[in-house]
Amino acid sequence: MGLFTPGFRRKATTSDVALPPGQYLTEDFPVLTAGPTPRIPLDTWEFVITGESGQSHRWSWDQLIALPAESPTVDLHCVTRWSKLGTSWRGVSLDTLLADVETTANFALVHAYGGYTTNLPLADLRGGKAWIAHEFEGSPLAPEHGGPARLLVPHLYLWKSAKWVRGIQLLADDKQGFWERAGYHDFGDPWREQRYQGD
Ligand SMILES: Nc1nc2c(c(=O)[nH]1)N[C@H]1C(S)=C(S)[C@@H](COP(=O)(O)O)O[C@H]1N2
Ligand SMILES: [Mo]
Repeated sequence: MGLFTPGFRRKATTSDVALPPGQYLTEDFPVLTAGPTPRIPLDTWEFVITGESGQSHRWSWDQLIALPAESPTVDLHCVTRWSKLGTSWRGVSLDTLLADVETTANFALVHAYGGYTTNLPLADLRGGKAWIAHEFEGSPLAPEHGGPARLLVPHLYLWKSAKWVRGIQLLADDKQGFWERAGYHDFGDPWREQRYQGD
């Protein structure tokens, strides 16, 4: 109405927080899994990076846990439209795991115990943007959220953060994972709202 109120200030609330388009805030932590929760004993657990020419790098649970860990605090954005802000994790950076891996591959296909897969460019696993996370909010990661360890790649929609991660296959050519074959986006940037192929 053209009315100007000098000195008026809105109080900052969570509703002022910038969210990616089409997302809403949630305080709880929904569980989204296609299929049953796999249970992986730590003495048989392993994480494997396989290069495009077949050579592999392996870490047992004890070897993974002995690596330098980081404690990222990140926002999560699920394609089903919930976002959860300021979650804290502990895990090993993919930069650490990829340090000794010689590759010219541009793509990664992530494999999980139970058969789930998801694809993303290898560059999105580097540069401090991705972790193999094994703690959530100060406790060992719960099985329903991907424990003992999951990929955490929070700048992409959460379906890229494979729970019960078991390995990463490095590929010269992009190869789609479980949801991508079903029509979800190969990249999945929440800020560009890349939900489905063609977005
Ligand atoms: N192995 C595996 N990882 C998975 C999924 C899955 O079904 N299996 N679902 C994905 C999807 S769609 C989402 S939104 C997140 C959910 O993680 P959360 O259950 O910890 O909230 O996990 C992702 N990682
Ligand atoms: Mo999801």
